Order: sequence, then structure tokens, then C-alpha cells
Amino acid sequence: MTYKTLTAASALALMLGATTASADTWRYAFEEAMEEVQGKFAQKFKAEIEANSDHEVQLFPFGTLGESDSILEQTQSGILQFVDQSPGFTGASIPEAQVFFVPYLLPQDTATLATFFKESKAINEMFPPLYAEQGLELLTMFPEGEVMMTTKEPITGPADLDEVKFRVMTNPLLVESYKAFGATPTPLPWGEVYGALQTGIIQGQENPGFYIESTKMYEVTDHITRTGHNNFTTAVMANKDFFDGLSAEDQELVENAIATAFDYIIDYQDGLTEASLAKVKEAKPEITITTLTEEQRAPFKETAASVEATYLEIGGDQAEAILTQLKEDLAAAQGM
Ligand code: 6CS
Repeated sequence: MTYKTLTAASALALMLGATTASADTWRYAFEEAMEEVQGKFAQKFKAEIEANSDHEVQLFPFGTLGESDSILEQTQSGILQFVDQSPGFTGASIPEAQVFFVPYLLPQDTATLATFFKESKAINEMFPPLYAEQGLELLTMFPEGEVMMTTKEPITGPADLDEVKFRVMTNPLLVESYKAFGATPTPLPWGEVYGALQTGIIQGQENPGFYIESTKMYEVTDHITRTGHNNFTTAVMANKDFFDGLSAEDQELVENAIATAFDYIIDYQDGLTEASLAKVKEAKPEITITTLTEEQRAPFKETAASVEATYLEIGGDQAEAILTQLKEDLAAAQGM
């Protein structure tokens, strides 16, 4: 090849390179199925990115790339560009993220939660540097609904949880919380839960109403109890080097798509819990769905102080600052 043809070839390669660089394929994995809440969020994100750029977003729902821990690792190593992983699994690497498992800390009201997640200084200013230390750009956190217990026997108070092997996500503070509730907490990855309930290795688990319905938890448990102790929080992140390497225009594109998907997912969940519980009741009329009274909730609520104290011990260097700020942010969102 002569110098002249080489130069022409290089110029062509550069041009092609430039074209490729402006039309990338981004991989995004999440912990749920395509038609569940995280999947709906991801689909909206993809639609926004693809409508406003030449980039393509490939979606990887639960079961395509491995469990939650695995998709986070794949994002940290740059195999994936985006991931949705809930703090329920992030607790080991970012101990401060365990704050979401102090019982009765988060309110159930969706509008208040939406305001809180959007405006919280703890979430939007204090958590991002902690995620950055793990090679992750924290893009957003959003709520996925009221967490309920599903068990084989009815639950009216902590005594009913005695000797109950209760599956929790792999989060040390969530383990402490269920110990305080009187149960025998059993941390397991999601993929093992249905089988473990079916074979009786565990006798209970907790999740939001939509997930109890979509994953058919009602087939392997007989009682749903609304203790009001938590609302499910999840987080969407990008690989930090990837995000930092994007042009300012692409960073803005990602941030706008996340903001649009956030508003969409809040609207999408309007009425979802009650509609899901109605479907559960239709599929299994004999299931009981019980909302505990304030009096029945009181002994569960009494555990909050000790679990909070444990959080301050095991929640990392920023635990106290995060908890204090989060409480201020919640009060502000509640208009107090
Ligand atoms: O309990 C879990 O492990 C799962 N729960 C929800 C609502 N989403 C994903 C997570 O893996």
C-alpha cells in the first residue's frame, strides 16, 4: 500500500470511527423482568435515548446475565454500561446504602416518596461520591412500592415470626431488622426464593405487591401481611469511566432520559399495588391479605431504634451524616 492509499484508508477509517462513536450500543441490565417495574423504567430510558440520539440501548432483564451481584460486577468492569441494582444487594460494597432498611423510616405515600427521591440531598449529593468509589455513577433512586410479608402462617405480631426462616436480600442491616422482628433471617439471591419456599427451606419472604403477583409468590405462601415497615428502593447506575468519557451532550441525554423515566415510573405505579393484590386474590381466593392495625404494628415499630443504632455501627463512615440528612429530607418532603 502506498503512502497515499494508506492516508486515504486512514481518513476513511477515521470517518467511519467518528460515525461509530456517535452511534454506540449501550448495555443495560436490571434485576426484574421486562414487564416489571425496573423493566418498565429501563424500557422508557431506552425509548428516550433512542428517540433523541443515534445510540441504541440493549436491555438485559433478570435471568439473562445472572443474579443481582453479577450484573453489578459486570457494570463495574465495563462489560455493561448501565445497571439497576437495589440497595438490598449493595449493602456489602456501600454500607451506607443499608439506611433503606431501617424499619418505618420511609413513608408509604407515593407523592411524598417521589418528592423525597427527587429532592433528597442525601440521595442526590451524598450518595453519588460513595457510589463513585465503587466505579459507579449513581443516576437515580426510585421507589417500587410498599413491602409486604408473605408467609405460610398468619402474622399478627413478632411472636408469629418465631422460628420462621424468612428470606431477605443479602444485606446485613436487613438481616438485623428481621432478627429484631423475631424471625430467623435467611439471605438468599432472588433466583432461589421460589424453590426454597416450595421445598420449605424458608417459610417467608418480603417484597412489594406487584412483585408478589408477577413472580407468583402467592403460589408458595398463604398469607400476605401489610406491616408498613418499608417501601422498596432501587438504584440505577452507570459505569463511572464510561459516563465520565461521554460528551457533555451525551451526559445530558442520559440525565434527561433518567428524569423522564423517573416521572414515568412514578405514574406507572399509581394504583399498581392494589391492582396487583386484586389479581393475587383472583388467582388464589383462599389467600389472606391483612393490613395490621396500628396496635399490631407497634411492636414492629419498637425495633426501629435498635436497628437504627446498628446502622450507625455497620453503615460505614458516612452513616450518621447520611441518616441525619435523610431524615431532614424526608421531613421536607412531608412538608414538615
Ligand atoms: O427480593 C428481591 O430480591 C427482588 N425484589 C424486587 C422487587 N426487585 C428485584 C429484587 O431482586
